[in-house]
Amino acid sequence: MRLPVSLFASVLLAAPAAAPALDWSGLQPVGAVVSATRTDRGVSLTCADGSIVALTVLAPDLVRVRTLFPGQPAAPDHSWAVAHTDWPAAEWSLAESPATATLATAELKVVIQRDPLLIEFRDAATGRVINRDERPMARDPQGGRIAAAKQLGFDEHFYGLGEKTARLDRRRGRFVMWNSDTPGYVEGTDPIYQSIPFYLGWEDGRAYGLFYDNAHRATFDLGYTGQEAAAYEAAGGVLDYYFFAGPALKKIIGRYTELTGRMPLPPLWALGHQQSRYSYYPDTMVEQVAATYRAHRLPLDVIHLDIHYMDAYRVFTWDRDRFPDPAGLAERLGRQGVRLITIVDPGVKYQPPDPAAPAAAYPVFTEGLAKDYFLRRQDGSLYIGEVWPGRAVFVDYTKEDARRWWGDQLRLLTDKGVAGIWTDMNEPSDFLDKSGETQKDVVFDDLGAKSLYGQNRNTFALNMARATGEGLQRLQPDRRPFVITRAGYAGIQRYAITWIGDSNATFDQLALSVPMFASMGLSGQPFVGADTPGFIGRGDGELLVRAYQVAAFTPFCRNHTAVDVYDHEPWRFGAPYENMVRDALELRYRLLPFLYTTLEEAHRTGVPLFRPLLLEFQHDVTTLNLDDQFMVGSALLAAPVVHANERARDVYLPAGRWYDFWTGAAIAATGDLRRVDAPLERMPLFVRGGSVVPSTIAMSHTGEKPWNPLRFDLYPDGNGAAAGSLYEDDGASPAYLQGAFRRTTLTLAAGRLSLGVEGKHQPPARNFEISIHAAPAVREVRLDGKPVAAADWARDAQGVLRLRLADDGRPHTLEFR
Ligand code: MIG
Repeated sequence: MRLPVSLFASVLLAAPAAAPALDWSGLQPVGAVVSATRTDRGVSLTCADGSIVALTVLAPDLVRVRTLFPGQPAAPDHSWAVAHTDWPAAEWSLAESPATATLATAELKVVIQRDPLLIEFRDAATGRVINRDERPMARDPQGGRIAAAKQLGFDEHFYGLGEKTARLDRRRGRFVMWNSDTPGYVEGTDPIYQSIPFYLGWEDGRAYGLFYDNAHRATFDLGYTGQEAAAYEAAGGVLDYYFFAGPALKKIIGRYTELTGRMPLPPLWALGHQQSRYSYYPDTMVEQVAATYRAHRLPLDVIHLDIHYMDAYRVFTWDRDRFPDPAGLAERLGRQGVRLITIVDPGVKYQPPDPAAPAAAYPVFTEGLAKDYFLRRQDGSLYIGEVWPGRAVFVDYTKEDARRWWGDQLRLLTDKGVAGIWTDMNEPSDFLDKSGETQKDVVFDDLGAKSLYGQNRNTFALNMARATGEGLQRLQPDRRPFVITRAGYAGIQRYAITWIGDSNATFDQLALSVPMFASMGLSGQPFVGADTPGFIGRGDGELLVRAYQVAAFTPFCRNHTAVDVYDHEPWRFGAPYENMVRDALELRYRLLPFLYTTLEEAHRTGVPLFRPLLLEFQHDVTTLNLDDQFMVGSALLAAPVVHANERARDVYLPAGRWYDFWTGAAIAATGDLRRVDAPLERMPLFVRGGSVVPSTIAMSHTGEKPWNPLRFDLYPDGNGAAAGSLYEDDGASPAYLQGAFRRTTLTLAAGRLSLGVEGKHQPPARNFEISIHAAPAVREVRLDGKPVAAADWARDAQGVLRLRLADDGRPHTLEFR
């Protein structure tokens, strides 16, 4: 079945109207402080108007400010975003003066001015003001709108806010948080699918973070209307924010992801190349795609089934004509190293039992209805929207038993061998009204609070992803769940990875995707990617190649296409382009050890794989809005070509030693722009001096062969030093959480290379191939004090010293003399 393209056209016309300034009229400022009372972990301020402001020390660098204006109940204090509430005790003190109260930790001094109530965050060591209120917090006692404003620094820059169609630096931008289904979005379309009300401020090299944990429709005005304030408003709820001291960006992201949770490690195959289409059917077509991949020697790990695998778009069904034997299909694909992911939409077809045709009943609807799991309006009637199956109802995922029930439905897919779940349309999109305006009276259980739609739309996808991820975990406790989501709220990284939705197949979108990925990473979501080379429109071979050169370095690397548009598989554009795509994909597979190691870092620390240069060079002002380049981990610098017909480009290399990845040539950069060749087959790629890049051989899927030999390329810095590591585990089970991993560390300094080994995972026997770039000439190499046979090492004319070593899982020392 084909769907009318006009569906896209109609939503494109519903573009957002011009942005009005934040309106303070009707807002009542919080009153002056009448008394300050010590609490368990901070201070509670009682204000003249009856407001209560609680400042809570969660960590020396993390303070929560929660304000209850008159009439706002203290309970419930619950957030779907927050994963961590029992913080270890941190030292703090409270000092009072007639004009102020000061809450101090080892890192922060929070100076509270009593009248009017203004909060100021200072660096405890230097006294420097990091951030201060521009005016008192305020609320509209009638409508419930809340607002806050922070003084804007003259040279202050902003980052984060998740998935936004904007440049990296958010200064002078205005952004709305309201999850929206926006196919074909362009730079400036706002909002789109996700809402992450967390941003980072940067001034003079020092950063801080602010997370306004409130899921209502919200607006951030970061110097859009004036240069006095960074303003925030939300349509309702509690003014509840977290302040992160920094000053290191990585530290703030670490804390933010401690608060909202980190990405569990996905299975290794999730880093493999994936192919999708709206939609592949019948099953023979799916097998043909897999066979073509193998015949063309293009790597592939996953094929996605879009909505046409379902029977009449009813979730948790299979179309028996198109897919008579899904288990057999999964099995046959599995033998070739290809897994199946199926799409699952939130809309459940409204299908009451038909007494005339009892056999045709749809148990997902009847059961969900009987258990009262579907959302209702305030008058008790079902909320019936319209999506692919026609009239549809939506599960209230704030109910724990409904989440469990939803997760159990996945058995219908996992029993057939489906390896992962792709959740779509979870803004939630409703064709009757994509804006949500007419759904305001929809009630969510929300842990008994019975809160309204306005508070729950932005967290709908988070809770659906939770139901889905937890369901997979229960059904397959020995496997890591893999869930993909389109919409999300802060904390979404705990349950699902994100792709950036219905992007255009254009160079403009390719350029925009770089700051989008980087910003999502700064906002806690490290596993991101786009439809390559874009969902809407055809693009051409050149765009395909350039898009793959970027996609090779995004965690999620999937080719996908809209219905009714020309096929996008890599072989559809002609052999020269196909060959270049193969090169990009083979590079990705060779670099899997590096990518997986960097992904594990993201899991453990929150610091993303795909990084803006600013994250690595926080004091380099040239990187403040540099978003046509990116870092992969801390080692690789990529300068993608994001314009048609471009075969050379300017690349900024921060001061220090770099290497051209392709030629190995060392570069002494002074923080300069340099013109670099960028032929179509090759994205300019550099390695930062001081890094170690682990890699292996190319393969057709991630499970084809063990990583043997394992290559370690060492790129010394100006002092001849380099350090790095390789992370490995079984790539599939949750055993890594119990220490079943192997971390191999390499440290080169002063002519000695130390190999360290940690963890209880036992990889199969394999060889290490170590290459030290720009190595000085040596006469002898010693391993643990004994000379290495001359046949086992060599230094070539380019100065690369190579040696081979059997990995015996033990630490070693190599000396070069
Ligand atoms: O309104 O399932 O973003 O990837 O192919 C379109 C069909 C619904 C939107 C997703 C897209 C998917 C499509 N879906």
